[in-house]
Amino acid sequence: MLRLVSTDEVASHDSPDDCWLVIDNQVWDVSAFAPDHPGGVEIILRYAGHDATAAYNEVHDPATIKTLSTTQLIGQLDPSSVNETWKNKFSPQTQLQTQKPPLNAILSTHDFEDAARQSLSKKAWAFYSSAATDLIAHNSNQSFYRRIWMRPRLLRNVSTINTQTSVLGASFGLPVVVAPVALARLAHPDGEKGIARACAQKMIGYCIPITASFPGEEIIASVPSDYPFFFQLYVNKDRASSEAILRRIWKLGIRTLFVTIDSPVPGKREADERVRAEQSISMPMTGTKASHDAKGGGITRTTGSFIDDTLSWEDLAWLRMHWQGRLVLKGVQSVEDALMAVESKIDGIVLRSAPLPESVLVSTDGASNHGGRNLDTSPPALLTLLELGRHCPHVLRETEVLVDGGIRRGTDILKAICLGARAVLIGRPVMYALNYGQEGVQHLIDVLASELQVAMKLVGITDLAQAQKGLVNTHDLDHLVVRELTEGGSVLRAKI
Ligand code: PPY
Repeated sequence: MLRLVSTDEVASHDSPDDCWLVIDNQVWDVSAFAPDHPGGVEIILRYAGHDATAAYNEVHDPATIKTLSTTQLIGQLDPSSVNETWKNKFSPQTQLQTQKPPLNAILSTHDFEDAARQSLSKKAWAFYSSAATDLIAHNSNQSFYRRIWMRPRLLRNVSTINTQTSVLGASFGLPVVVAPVALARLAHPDGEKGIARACAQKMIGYCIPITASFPGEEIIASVPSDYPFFFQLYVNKDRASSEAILRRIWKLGIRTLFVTIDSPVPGKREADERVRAEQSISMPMTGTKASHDAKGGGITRTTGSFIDDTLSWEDLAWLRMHWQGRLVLKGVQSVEDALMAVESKIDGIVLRSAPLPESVLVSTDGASNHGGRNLDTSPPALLTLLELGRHCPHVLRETEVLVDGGIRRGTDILKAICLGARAVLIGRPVMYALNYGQEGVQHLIDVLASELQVAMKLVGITDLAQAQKGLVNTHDLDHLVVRELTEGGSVLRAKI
């Protein structure tokens, strides 16, 4: 039986030499461990003599502290001693803000977002929700889907619906892949493992980010071995390090690689800069740590310095030497670059050794349009998809084009598929759902599946193979589609 320790007693151990922390209502003496804390001693001292649960859970497994030989369990926090002063000592970014509604009250991605806004830590909310400068690209991602109208066909016996599809060689129950969003543990201790388990259980895709908060090995080991993970790579300035990662993930059984090409530098995300980044937020696969500097606390800016901004089309040959699997370029934002990607494959100059068909990922998962997170006023992927449909429909037929950015409803998924996408990637909504752990992500997938099924029935189709552009009215966006291709685009189109 653990002894009860009052908040006053905990508070009296608040110095580097005598440092107690409360984690999940247990009181620990971390004085001996603090100087060796891999995330830095500063973060521990910030919570010295107080409750560090929220900050701890953002980056550590619940079990971690129990395995450390240099920490000592003192007792159990006496709940009768917890008063408002104790609870309100910090209003820091790491403190959970309020209670969230129960999961069964969540009906949509918007409900998940509202709950996340209120209950994620300020840093987690700032990191996931932020987007570049004036948020024009970010907001347009969603609003562009709203400018497309359905054209339902009726009286078509829609009693049995099939939402199954194949994406990059894998069979999924929905045309949905979870986007490679960094640092899932900021949302919940389950982190990427929780996302992976939910995806494997519901049979949708998951692209593990190189910026994950767990090493790839741990994420992959958390689900049955036949689940077909994808992996996202930012090419490292230290190419040998990227080569090592490619070998590592190949050994782990991954055969589909998404290389992000839209982020030689991350965008300016002011909301993320405004909230202090904890020293202890680290990315085990990139080896970088978030920090606060003179410009602010932006996680992407401070951890993203490893990304190689010299990367060019010529480097695809290097990539091919080190990656024999399927390759997806993530972040294409123009017909011209989509054609260059296909061209690379077709006349085999750059990607000669490719044993599998390449694919193009038109990306807008927040802001490059990368979720609107990189270049503000960059085009929503939906617009790029429309441009591909107008100028080079063969790219949509011959490669698998995936789109992301702004997908919040089953109707959005259906619109993208009608316009020629093979599948959609979903980023932020998953992180907001992960606020409820693995179960939250499962619930999100169920919500989207059911919305997609209803949308298919109401539009008059029973199988995704029947989705086609006649089922949508894109008139409101058509005038935004470029008329002429530039910079050799028309030459490429003629050649292909
Ligand atoms: C993003 O936030 O948009 C990312 O792509 C993630 C990221 C995080 C940290 C460093 C580089 C990229």
